[in-house]
Amino acid sequence: MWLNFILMSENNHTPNRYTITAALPYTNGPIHIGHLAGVYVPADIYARYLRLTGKEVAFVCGSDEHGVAISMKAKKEDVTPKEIIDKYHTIIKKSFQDFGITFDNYSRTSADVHHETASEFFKKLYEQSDFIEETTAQLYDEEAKQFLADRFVIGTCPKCGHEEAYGDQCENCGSSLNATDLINPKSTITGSTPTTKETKHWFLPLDRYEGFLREWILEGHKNDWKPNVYGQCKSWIDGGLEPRAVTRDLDWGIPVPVEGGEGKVLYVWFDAPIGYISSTKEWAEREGKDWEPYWKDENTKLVHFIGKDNIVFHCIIFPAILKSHGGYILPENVPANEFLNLEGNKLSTSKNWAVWLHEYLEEFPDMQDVLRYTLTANAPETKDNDFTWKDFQARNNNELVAILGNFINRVVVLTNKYYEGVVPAPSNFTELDRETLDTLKKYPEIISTSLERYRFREAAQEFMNLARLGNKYLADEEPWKVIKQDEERVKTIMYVALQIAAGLAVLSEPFLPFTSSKLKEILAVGSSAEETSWNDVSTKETLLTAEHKINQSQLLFRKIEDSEIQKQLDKLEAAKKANENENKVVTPQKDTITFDDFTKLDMRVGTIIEAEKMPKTKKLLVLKVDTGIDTRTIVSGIAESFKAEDIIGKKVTVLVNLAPRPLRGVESQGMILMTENKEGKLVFVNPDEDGVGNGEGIN
Ligand code: B3M
Ligand code: ZN
Repeated sequence: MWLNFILMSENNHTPNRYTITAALPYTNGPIHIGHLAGVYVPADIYARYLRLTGKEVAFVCGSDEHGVAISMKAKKEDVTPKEIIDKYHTIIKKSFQDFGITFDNYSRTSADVHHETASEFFKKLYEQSDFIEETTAQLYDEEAKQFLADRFVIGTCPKCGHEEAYGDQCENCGSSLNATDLINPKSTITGSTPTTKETKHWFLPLDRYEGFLREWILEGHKNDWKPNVYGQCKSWIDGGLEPRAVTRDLDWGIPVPVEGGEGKVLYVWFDAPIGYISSTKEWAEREGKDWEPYWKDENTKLVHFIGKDNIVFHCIIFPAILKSHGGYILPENVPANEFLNLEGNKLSTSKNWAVWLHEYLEEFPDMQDVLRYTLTANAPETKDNDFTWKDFQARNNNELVAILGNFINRVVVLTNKYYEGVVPAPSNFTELDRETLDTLKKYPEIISTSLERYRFREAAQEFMNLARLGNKYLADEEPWKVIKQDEERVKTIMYVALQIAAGLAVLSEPFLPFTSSKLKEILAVGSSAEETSWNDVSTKETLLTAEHKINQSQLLFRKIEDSEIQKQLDKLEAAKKANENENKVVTPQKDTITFDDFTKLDMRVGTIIEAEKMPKTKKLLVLKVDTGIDTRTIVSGIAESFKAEDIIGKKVTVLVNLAPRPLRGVESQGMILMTENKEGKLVFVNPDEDGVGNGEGIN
């Protein structure tokens, strides 16, 4: 029995060391709320929680500075890729700092340590003959004189039919692709249809890892990986893994470090995940630590935080590379999130359909926690989810202000009012007092259970339930009334409320780090020699002892007004309009005509006096039009945009000297001029001004 217990605890022991990685953001633009919601806030919540429970954590990230996305941005802005990565690396790094994402190290893949580490990985696999070296026909843009890989080519995904799949990946179904797999490929450099050209590359034979992946993932992680992650891995493995090129004919990236690699670079998804290791090395070097236990000790728990479009690279390709290299641990979990949408539409950098972090802070200074909390409460953990400004306002006003802020404010104001900020000694606890204090002690475990299962939405709501408990306790006990007749009772009530407030100060840190700091300052928690730890909330009899002195209250949250939300909605509306104008496809001008040609056109103002649907057709209306010259029949293909009865009496522009032509047996004598609005609906080119009579010429 005893031996089993030891074995059980050995096998099921909670590791003490964690390596937490967060997807390396491409430095081709700033980051927005989708990045925070999908990857960085959950990763930071988890890392903060682990630290609070005494674990040894390396939380690493960095800028992903290679790849076609950056070359394209540089071309677009007519600058060098180096200028692009330096600009956005700085912006992104600052955004993470501003939002309290507590990386132990934020590196960049242009760093020497990364070039060295990624090159070492490639050389090791090359020397072990893990690659297939092959000359194959790859897509080539004759106009641009360039091979087309990754985002340099777009086409229809052979797996799901998505028409904007890239050469290496389909973001719609997440599949990893070879560019030659694309249906109807088009160069994103010139728009031309690519030819093919022979070129040598090194391929990682993923098919050879099927057995390993089946055992490690499909058997080993069927119960602990999220269904959306497990499901994607299963479908790829069952669908048949194919060799994937891990080198590219590009001029931006890490040079291929072997014979014959001249002019070629490592595929960005070969090098980028190795960036986690490089970042750990950089951190360890700076901190005087050994990096290897974080990547090579079987007792270390490795967790990758990513978005769903990165699953194949973190669950299939990078583990295959680690496995080949040997000596590295594999991820214990990859709790990938789905996508966050904004006001019902996909977040889009190119369409400026986003809430950029640097802009958010300009509009809502010092309100990082409101965004962190809202994004956690609505995180796309199991399915795509939507961020709306109305919900952001509701989460702030109805939860952070009305529950958490209100409770803390009452506790602090009353403690200062009744006891000059000194925690009163309690006298006799009622049944409710005891129950309330017992419930408080359960919360570290309640929240931990959700966090250990990467259920951050649930964990945040459990945290808010503790604030609800405090709020309700005070509202029910009404110390402001009881003080008039039973001062001893109020001391006990305030003592209980203060313990809950202290618990909230500690347990809020993963979710609301900025608020937690303010709370600790107000309550003077953690000012004593030892910080109040996560587990103290369960184990310590008292968090704020009698005679402990708290400080004055400070505003934790402010109400967000409708006008502030409307301003954000107007901003998005303006972005939508700008897109429509920018994206409008204007058909090219027709051949030039002479003025004489133009004078042949006889256009008049007319009025529709009768209208009816042409039987058995979807698009045709038969109209009677008073042209001022005569009343004539005109057949018009506008039935899908207008009801017949709605256009009787409408003034229209008519081309009256167009040769009559039969349409479904009805002779049409002229044409009514139409155009299309931005929704693609037909509209009349319409002289609908008062006083313009039928027959007026249009010149
Ligand atoms: N740079 C992010 C993306 O696909 C990509 C992640 C790399 S993690 C090693 O948007
Ligand atoms: Zn697809």
